Amino acid sequence: SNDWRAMWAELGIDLEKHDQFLAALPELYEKTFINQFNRPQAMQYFDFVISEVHGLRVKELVDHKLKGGKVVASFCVFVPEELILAVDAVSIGLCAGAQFPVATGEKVLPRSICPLIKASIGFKLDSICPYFQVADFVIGETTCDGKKKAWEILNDFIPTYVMELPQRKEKEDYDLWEAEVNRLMQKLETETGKAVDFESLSQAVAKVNNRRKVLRRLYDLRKADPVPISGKDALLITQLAFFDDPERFSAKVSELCDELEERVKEGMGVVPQGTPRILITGSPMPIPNWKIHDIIESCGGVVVCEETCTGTRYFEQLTEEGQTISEQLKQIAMRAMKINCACFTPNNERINDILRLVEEYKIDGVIYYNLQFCHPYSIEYYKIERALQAAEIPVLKIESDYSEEDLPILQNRIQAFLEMV
Ligand code: BJ8
Repeated sequence: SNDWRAMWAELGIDLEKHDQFLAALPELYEKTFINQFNRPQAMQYFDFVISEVHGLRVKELVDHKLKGGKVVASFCVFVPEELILAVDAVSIGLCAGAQFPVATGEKVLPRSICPLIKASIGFKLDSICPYFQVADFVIGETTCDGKKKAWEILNDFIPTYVMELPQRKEKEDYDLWEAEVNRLMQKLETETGKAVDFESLSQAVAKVNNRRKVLRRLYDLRKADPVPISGKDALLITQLAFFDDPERFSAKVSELCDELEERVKEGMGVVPQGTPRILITGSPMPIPNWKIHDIIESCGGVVVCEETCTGTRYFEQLTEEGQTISEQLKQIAMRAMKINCACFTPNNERINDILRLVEEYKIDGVIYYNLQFCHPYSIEYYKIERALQAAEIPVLKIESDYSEEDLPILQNRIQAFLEMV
């Protein structure tokens, strides 16, 4: 709308490019989401959030800044949102899942790195992401090589603070991460002029934990057969968790869960009982990357769980409550260290997670999703494949980017897999 154009211009958005970027999205969204069979009523809220994702939500952030608040963006679920909220800042998760800015990303980055990184940097360079424009600074991390080196470049365009993420799970590594959490707290206090106290931190922990709990509830409901919500809709919800106001979001997901609970009681689903139930595991799928879910669900399967950072790795672990501020900070650090990202070595806990999820969600087949050139997940496949084979669970590895070029091949492979499971 015209109101937003003025706001976008003020944020330094390249309006012409932004128009080009947004032009394709309504059609993609419509075709991917709107005509799904027996879609829950409560998905309307999330349709609305999507329709206003560059409008109303951005306006809220602009207003927050007018009142003296800060907006902080990050790219990894390790970054402790609790601390950002404790200084009354807004936290936005900025990983990018769109093909549009990839070409621009490739102007400053090698082509042979993962599309998530190229798109993230490309969004900033193209000046088409209002969240990047509204952010006061961003928090990067030393996870994979691609990300940690890309922050050096991003810092030329927006202040980029980097957290040092350990690579192992030993005592020294926990200590390092705890120190990094403390260092971030000081950084946030300096940036906002607000001191973190026990009260503000406890409230922030409760808020973020609550969102984790409603997402757990949503995922628990996906364990039912027939499943009451499509994988696409569930993925959309986790993707939006990174953008929406946490309290409002939690309330809306709870409403949806109430509806889904009724469905489960009545044995009502979005697909017939016996539809092949798929677990996706691997690289994250930031918005608007709905590609693999869309193919699976158009080929007669249904995604019932994602072991990814846009899935269980985002919300399964809660932050334990501490009795003092330093204990609370320790617990915040501890929680993150239970996220079994492939950037760790060794990372055997992820194998256990996958085998557990296969049981819990009554999985018929696993699709190992690997973003092109994402080495940590690609290499870790070796161990996961063996573990799944030993448990006699069919697994298919898919390596893909954000483009549509490989759609026909993927459709064929996924179709064949679904017929086999
Ligand atoms: S905790 S998965 S959000 S680092 S950028 S590793 S896709 S090559 S994102 Fe991640 Fe944190 Fe780990 Fe989760 Fe691969 Fe691309 Fe690297 Fe990526």
